[in-house]
Amino acid sequence: MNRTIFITGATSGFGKAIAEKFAAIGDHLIITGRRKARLEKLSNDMQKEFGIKVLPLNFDVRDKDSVFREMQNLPEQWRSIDILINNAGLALGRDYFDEANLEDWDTMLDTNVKGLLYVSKAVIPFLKKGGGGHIVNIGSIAGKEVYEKGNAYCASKHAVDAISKSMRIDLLRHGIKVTVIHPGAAETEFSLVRFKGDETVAKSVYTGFQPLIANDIADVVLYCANLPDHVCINELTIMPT
Ligand code: NDP
Ligand code: 8X3
Repeated sequence: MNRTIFITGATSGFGKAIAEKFAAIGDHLIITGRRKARLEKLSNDMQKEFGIKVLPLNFDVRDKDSVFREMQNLPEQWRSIDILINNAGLALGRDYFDEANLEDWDTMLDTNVKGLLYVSKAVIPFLKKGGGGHIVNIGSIAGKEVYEKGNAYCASKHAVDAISKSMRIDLLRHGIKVTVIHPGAAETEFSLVRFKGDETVAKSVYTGFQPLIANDIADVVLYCANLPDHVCINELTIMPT
């Protein structure tokens, strides 16, 4: 469709699946993540397969200076952006509140909340340049409910829900739509990260039911992004049955 889509956390899971969906319909992509080799491979693969343009940007969303520097240094042909997808995020640990690790709490809040704020603030001028645009934030069922040992992760995703609502109000005057998608359990690298590389525990999260897969969420994001300008899906919660 010849739009420019900016996707954070495109090196795996939802972000990668979302990138491939937009690429398949001819949109151009700015993809981000910390794992440079993966980012470059995805970028090359999509350019070859779909004949689109891709700009890989390798930075940590927690690093405020990097976020703003990358955006200030955007090449001229990438300085108008149509859609921002704030997807980068993680859970770390699953512990009782009183036993949880403070560094895990800091990392989750710095990534899921402050990282999303920094990226949004840095990208919004480029959405305005395109005369409107759309922000899609990836929240979580953990942003609508809380569960045992979910403490700071749930808090971070409740913050994403609140930020989405406040963005929608404040950005309306610029014609920028805001959608928040709240997925339930999906089998990506999410649990491997949460349980710090313990594959057995990560796998056990998805036993006894059929989890969502990244493509399920990517399909929904694409649907929301392809609606006419006057239609905004504010919020969707998507659960595995
Ligand atoms: P993955 O672990 O597969 O992907 C997470 C992505 O976020 C990676 O591309 C990772 O890239 C990126 N990321 C993490 N931290 C940073 C950082 N500090 N700076 C830049 N990029 C970062 O998990 P999912 O695809 O499942 O998760 C995507 C989003 O969906 C997250 O916000 C998660 O909270 C949310 N979510 C996930 C659910 C699930 O069950 N899987 C359900 C509901 C919501 P890299 O490591 O290369 O930096
Ligand atoms: C990820 C879904 O249920 O593990 O956000 O919190 S859950």
